[in-house]
Amino acid sequence: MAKVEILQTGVIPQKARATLGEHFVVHELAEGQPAASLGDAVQRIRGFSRGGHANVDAALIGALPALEIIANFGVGYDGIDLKACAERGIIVTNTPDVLTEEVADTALGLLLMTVRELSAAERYLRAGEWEKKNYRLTPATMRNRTVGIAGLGRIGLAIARRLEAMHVPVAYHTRTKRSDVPYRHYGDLRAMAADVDTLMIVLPGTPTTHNSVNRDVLEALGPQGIVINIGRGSVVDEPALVQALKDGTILAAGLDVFAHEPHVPADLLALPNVVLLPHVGSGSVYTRDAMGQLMVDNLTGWFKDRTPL
Ligand code: A2R
Repeated sequence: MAKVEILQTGVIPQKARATLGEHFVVHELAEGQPAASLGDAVQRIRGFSRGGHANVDAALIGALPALEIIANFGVGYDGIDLKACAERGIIVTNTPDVLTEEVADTALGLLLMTVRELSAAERYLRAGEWEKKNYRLTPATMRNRTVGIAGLGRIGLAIARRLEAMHVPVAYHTRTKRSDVPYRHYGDLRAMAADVDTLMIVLPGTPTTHNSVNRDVLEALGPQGIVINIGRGSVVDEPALVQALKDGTILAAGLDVFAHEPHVPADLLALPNVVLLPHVGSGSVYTRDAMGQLMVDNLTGWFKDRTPL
């Protein structure tokens, strides 16, 4: 039987790319390259492997008349035009669960780096400053903090479990109250920000979460406030965050995600009270390979018996 033809865009691990090649005829499309450059293959492409943050818009979906499934590499699928997919009955899959613990580990690392200034302290040592004077005592500590988690889904819950082990009180904000957790629920993000001093953002990038962490929320968090974003850059009003970090509206921030990745605003780069990571939340070989395998399994499952995992 002839192999099904699929399209691959964006970055996926080498291992996943090789596995795709075993199952499918793979056409590659570079970011920004028009679908027309694929020639008459556009008529035959039935599957789509979407890596990185490649933009999958209505025009690209429309250019692939035989498309049945888009398998996304990653849990967040913002950047795929879901409405265009729904109109055509195209299945969209993602890779949840396999990255949950890795992202939660990174979230805790970023939180501690920010609160205890660990990356600044290391830069201090490497610059030879310790020979002259001890690093300063950090104004912030986890010992008197309460963390408000915005988005208590798979990853948020894994973060909450880690915080519990550290004896740090947790509250959370979601649209729907969970019946399976002991933490205080807030339907209103601003109200939670007013009651906690540390905001851990684990929300997906959607039209409703867009810029939901705004000036108002940052003011509510207050001058001891620390924001950690491990979800999506679009959730935070970035200029408002920069301003709040500059004028002392909040104390500090730790960011793994940004509004326009991989661009990080020069204003953020210049600030001493922010820890910046290049979107490494799930970025280990182990976890990325697991995500890649799940993405491939979703495609092979669909073409075998129409059951993506
Ligand atoms: O609102 P709910 O009850 O559906 O709870 C979900 C919450 N959430 C929101 N909370 C407040 N306002 C919203 N507009 C809103 N939209 C969603 O975010 C749920 O508690 C959480 C999402 O959890 P999961 O779907 O299990 O996602 P997971 O695997 O934890 O990943 C979260 C995000 C990804 O979408 C990527 O953007 C990033 O982390 O890697």
